[in-house]
Amino acid sequence: MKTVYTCFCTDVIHDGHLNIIENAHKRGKVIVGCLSDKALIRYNKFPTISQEERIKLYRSIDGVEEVVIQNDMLYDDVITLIRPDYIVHGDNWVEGPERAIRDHVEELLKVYGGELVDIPYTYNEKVRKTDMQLREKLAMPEYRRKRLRQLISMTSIVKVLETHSGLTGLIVEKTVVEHEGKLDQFDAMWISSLCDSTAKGKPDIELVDMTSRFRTIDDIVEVTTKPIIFDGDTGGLTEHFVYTVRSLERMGVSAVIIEDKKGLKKNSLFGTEVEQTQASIEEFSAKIRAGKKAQLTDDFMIIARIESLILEKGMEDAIERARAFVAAGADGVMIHSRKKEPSEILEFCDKFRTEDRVTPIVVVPSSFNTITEEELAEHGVNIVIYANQLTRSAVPAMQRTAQDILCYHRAKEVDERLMPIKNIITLIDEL
Ligand code: SPV
Ligand code: MG
Repeated sequence: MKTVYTCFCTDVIHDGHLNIIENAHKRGKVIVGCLSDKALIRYNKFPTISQEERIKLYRSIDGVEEVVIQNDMLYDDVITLIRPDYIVHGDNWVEGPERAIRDHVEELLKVYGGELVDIPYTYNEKVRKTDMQLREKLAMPEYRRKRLRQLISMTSIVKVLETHSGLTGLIVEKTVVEHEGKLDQFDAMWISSLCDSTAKGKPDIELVDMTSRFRTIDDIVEVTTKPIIFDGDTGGLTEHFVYTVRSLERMGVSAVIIEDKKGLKKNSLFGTEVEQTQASIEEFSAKIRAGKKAQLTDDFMIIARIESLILEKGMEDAIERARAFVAAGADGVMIHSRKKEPSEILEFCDKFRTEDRVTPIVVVPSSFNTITEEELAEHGVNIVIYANQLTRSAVPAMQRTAQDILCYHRAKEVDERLMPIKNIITLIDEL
């Protein structure tokens, strides 16, 4: 009896999967791989059901003999273990970023004479509807809100990119790359106060009011499914912050990060070049406590951002604040620095981790940008936020286009470096 292997990463079985199983069954004993949560979140959409539920679901399909966990997106683990005679897969992986995985599987099979079978992908109205329903489910506030906590427990470091509009939301949502044979994507979105304000042509001084910031969130949640971390600046008055917490929860935002400053807040990257005042530990702890008391779900996170290193108040002050803010109920701490070198950030993380092994640490490596995600994770960082890179890449490109049209008195010269409108439109979903 031949062995046939196929890997599933779906939460719903539709005609396409049944077609694959039927085809596989004709060739021999069918083993289905359940792609582990950890691999799945890099490869595909976030699962709407647990790994255990997916295993049960695949076991219930007629013709499936066995279900195993596949931990490695590249199939090395299962191919070594099972040495299947055939691997069957929908032919959708013949093109696009998944192609690299297909090529790798083909190489692995060649070693012992296994065969790869591409089965024509089934895309009918029912399949389309199932895809859409899953997407909608992921976008619902109650699903989206809890996903940041799930990601923290699933992956060594949660990767977050800035977004400030529906379009930038779509870029974070849909960008998948194949690099060194593996697929990767961002886990979540950061609604930066700097970039949200900049997109409106305003300074980052809490001038753009919450109603307007909520409008940005609304634009983004309408077209995406990934979880959101909201930059709440100082959180404003405590009496206002409690309402902000409720509104964010209701919109499906997963976390708000508030910074321990008061008075007129300026962007942290100005550091001590401008006047900025840090709130006292007592004041800021009271704000955190009020926020935690106001929130209605267990999912939502209030993360305390510590500005001691930015304002040159020293490491001891930063650690003391982190300790106090966690005691006040903060669900995480963000430590910020504008040094080129990551040493003070790493020193903070190492020190904090000697006394607190569990509270999530968030960092924003805009200035100390040489450090890799892996190195940050080794020092106990749980969330890395790329806070402004989309805005900073778009602005010079737009300025150059504006200048060149003025210089040449026509648009021909700029056209070859522009994306065709058709390609932009492919980002936008139609119902
Ligand atoms: C933001 O993106 O608005 C931030 C991060 O608060 S930083 O600009 O580095 O202060
Ligand atoms: Mg900000």
